[in-house]
Amino acid sequence: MSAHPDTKCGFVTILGEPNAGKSTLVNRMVGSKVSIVSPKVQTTRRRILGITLQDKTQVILVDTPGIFQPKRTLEKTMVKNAYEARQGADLIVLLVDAKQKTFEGSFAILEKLGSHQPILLALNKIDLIEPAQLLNIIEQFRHFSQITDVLMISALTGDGVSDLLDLLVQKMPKGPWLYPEDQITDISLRLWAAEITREQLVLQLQHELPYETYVETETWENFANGSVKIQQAIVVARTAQKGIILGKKGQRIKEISQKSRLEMEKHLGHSIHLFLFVKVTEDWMERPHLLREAGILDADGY
Ligand SMILES: Nc1nc2c(ncn2[C@@H]2O[C@H](COP(=O)(O)OP(=O)(O)OP(=O)(O)O)[C@@H](O)[C@H]2O)c(=O)[nH]1
Ligand SMILES: [Mg+2]
Repeated sequence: MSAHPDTKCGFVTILGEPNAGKSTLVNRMVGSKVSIVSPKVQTTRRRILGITLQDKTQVILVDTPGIFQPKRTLEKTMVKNAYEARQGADLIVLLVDAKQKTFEGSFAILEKLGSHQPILLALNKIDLIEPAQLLNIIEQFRHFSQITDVLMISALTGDGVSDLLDLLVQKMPKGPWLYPEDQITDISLRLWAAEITREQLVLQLQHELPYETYVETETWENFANGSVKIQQAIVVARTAQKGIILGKKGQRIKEISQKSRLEMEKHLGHSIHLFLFVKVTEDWMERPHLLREAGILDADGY
């Protein structure tokens, strides 16, 4: 928070199809895990800020849920969250998985966004493709005149990411920083910890099950010796799902708990005592007030 005349500050909204690598990119640019990542689609459910300070410029990155054709209430809310994150953006980055066979999904996003906002196109996952293929991909986006710049990156290896960040810095408007200089996200530690456990659900559970769960941090206690006691509820949509999460002799929930705890400890740097239990809330994904409780729908619309 500085009123220095040289400072710049702006919002960069990262949009793209599910699994394009948006959260990986935001984490890499921030240099810390603010948003969870998985090989499965629809991992991110709400807008999450990743804030990075580059010399005198504060770049506020907006990670968003992937955009696809939504059917269910939860999916519609997620896609709405993504499109709403456009509002107030100084710049939009469309992130595209260059490894995909077709770019129809990204074309549809560009069409929906229209031509009134300039868009930076970032082709991601270039570590997986032959350089010769890139020209062909860029050619396919030629008709979209709102694209002002094209960059090629690998959010995973970091290749090209500092060039992208330099370009974002250049494009940010003058103005005071909106967040304290050491702040890296806008989500609370409680929500972050719930996301870390949800990441394990996405990684460890099969089929539709991860999509029918959410995690709520119910209690958070800090102790004088620096350790933290966290109690979380894993909410499922049907009674039958409870047994799957518990697993044989409680093995599955034990595994989820262990991995989540290690991940939390790695990032927070103190010892964590994590207690998980499973709660059934019938069809929570179809009920807006429960989506709000799950942190997917903000009180003000998000
Ligand atoms: N090889 C490779 N994999 C990548 C790269 N960027 C992301 N990934 C992988 O792609 C998968 C999806 O990454 P995410 O960051 O979760 O993608 P997302 O766009 O946030 O996905 P949603 O939140 O579901 O919309 C993960 O397995 C990442 O490790 C990259 O540059 N190269
Ligand atoms: Mg994501």
